[in-house]
Amino acid sequence: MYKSLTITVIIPCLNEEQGIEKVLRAMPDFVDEVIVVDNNSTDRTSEVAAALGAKVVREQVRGYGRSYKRGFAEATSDLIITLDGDHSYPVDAISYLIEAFLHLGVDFLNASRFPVRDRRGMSLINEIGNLGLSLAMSVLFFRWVRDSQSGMWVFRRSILQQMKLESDGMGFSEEIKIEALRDSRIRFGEISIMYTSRVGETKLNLWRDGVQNLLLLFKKRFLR
Ligand SMILES: Nc1nc2c(ncn2[C@@H]2O[C@H](COP(=O)(O)OP(=O)(O)OP(=O)(O)O)[C@@H](O)[C@H]2O)c(=O)[nH]1
Ligand SMILES: [Mg+2]
Repeated sequence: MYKSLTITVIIPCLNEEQGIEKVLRAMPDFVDEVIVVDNNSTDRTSEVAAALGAKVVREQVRGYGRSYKRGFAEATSDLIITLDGDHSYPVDAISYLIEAFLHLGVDFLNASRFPVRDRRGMSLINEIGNLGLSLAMSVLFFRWVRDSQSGMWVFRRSILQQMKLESDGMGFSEEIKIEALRDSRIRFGEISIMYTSRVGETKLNLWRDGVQNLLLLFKKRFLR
């Protein structure tokens, strides 16, 4: 509980046995519930997460978005906070993000990884691709968003009822922001965080996911 709000942290994981240990060991005490959504990892992700007190949910169908939707269905708290299991997003910034969320009076807060402070965290090519996708999203949805691909968000669980979340893949990250942006009842904010290099192997396929995410932006804009 943080300032009378209950807190659930959700972490999608695919073979993150090293990262998830570091993330869970750094988790602040005020977090009420940690849900790790494991997608048939072949390493010890589930065992490590369970041993460190997380509730492990096993999702059979592969996908980043798919795993989040499963995690959301299991969450019970007032606020949901998300991050990767690779120890690239700052676990120690959770209280800073909740404070910003409350201070700004928003319902959905996006944690932007820009400006890049640690080049090992994000390559130049990823940064350029991200800028292209973020500009496209900002133009298509009439709202400046610096990091359309960030995987760290703080939001009221209640706003999920108003969202139509369809993406099962990496596009989920931009889809949830679009759903927040275009609903006038949902106040959207963004704040900068420190982002560092991950442990373990990336699951991102730069070109495939980049193109799919660009197409998803147009689909969300023009087909609904
Ligand atoms: N459950 C589940 N988790 C996934 C899946 N794909 C990726 N993840 C997790 O989602 C998070 C984001 O994936 P990453 O590989 O870190 O992608 P990224 O952050 O864009 O790329 P990096 O900068 O290399 O970290 C990580 O915690 C992954 O383990 C999946 O299919 N299922
Ligand atoms: Mg990552």
